[in-house]
Amino acid sequence: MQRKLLWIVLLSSLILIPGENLLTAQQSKLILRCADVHALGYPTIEGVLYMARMVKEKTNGRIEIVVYPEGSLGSEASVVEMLRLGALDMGRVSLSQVAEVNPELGVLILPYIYNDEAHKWRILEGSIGDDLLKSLAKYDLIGLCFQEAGHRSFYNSKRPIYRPEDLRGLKIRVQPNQIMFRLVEYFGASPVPIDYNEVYPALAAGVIDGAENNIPSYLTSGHYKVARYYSFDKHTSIPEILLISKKNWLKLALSDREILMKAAKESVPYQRLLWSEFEVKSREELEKSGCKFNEVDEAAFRVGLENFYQQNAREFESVINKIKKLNSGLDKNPRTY
Ligand code: BDP
Repeated sequence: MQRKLLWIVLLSSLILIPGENLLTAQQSKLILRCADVHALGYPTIEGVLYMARMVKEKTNGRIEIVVYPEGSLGSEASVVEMLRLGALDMGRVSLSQVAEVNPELGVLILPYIYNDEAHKWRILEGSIGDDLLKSLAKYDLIGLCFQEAGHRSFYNSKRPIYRPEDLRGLKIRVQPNQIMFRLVEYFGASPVPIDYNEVYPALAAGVIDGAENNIPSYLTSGHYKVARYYSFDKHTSIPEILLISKKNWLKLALSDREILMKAAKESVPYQRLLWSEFEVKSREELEKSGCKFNEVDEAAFRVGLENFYQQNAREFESVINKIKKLNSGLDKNPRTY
């Protein structure tokens, strides 16, 4: 059934009614299909729907963005591939998935790279973030904007984690991303790369002992039902990213591209607001359901991390320096929050 839906969507990607040359088709109706692994109501999707409302208004209903939720168009890896081929118009995915295609993005998923949320957004919305979004064009992708996704921490079915050594012997699902694989291995667990939508059955069957993610995903994926211990080590803070297929983007009129880009950027503060509310509500709900949360000895997670950086982040050295300078206020145009 899912496969059938996938083919219908792919065959109808970037639908123009009636079928005219896109560049001259200012009057034609255009439907852009956007994939997401989350369910309707999740902040990533609500952010895209906010953008969709703005685009619809600015184009008098001519351009519509339709979201396909819950991974109905496939894994994030296949969504990125379809975008590159022009078989799908838009996708909201985790940045770690795109870093597999363009390793330059890997810098944004390094452990404890951001000092706090404001620092993170200075990076994402400043020249570093802009350059990284633009660098995606080499890979047939257009980066529209980043979205908030909080911190990722470990959770599992066996015990609370206080220090990295507590992870020893645990099989922990990681996103299919090299840095994440090496990081979880570095902390002492056995990393198991699995696509997001397949994590729940693997946890339930005991094939893996745990995973790592933010609080909202821990709740909405249902993982909390089978992995009851959530430990706030906050090892990474991987942003989400909203992409559009470059092949399809180039078919759009310049004025439409501007409308889409502007609406994407303007949806970000809204998405961030929704995120912070959703995070609080998710935690309350999880606590009510009896999940066991614990704070960790964060210093123990940070000890020796320079070795991890030495081994895995040498190629990011100049960007990391920029990130550090930005934080110390030496950037010429620091953003104020
Ligand atoms: C969630 C992201 C989603 C990823 C998922 C994962 O929103 O895009 O697919 O993590 O762990 O937080 O794969």
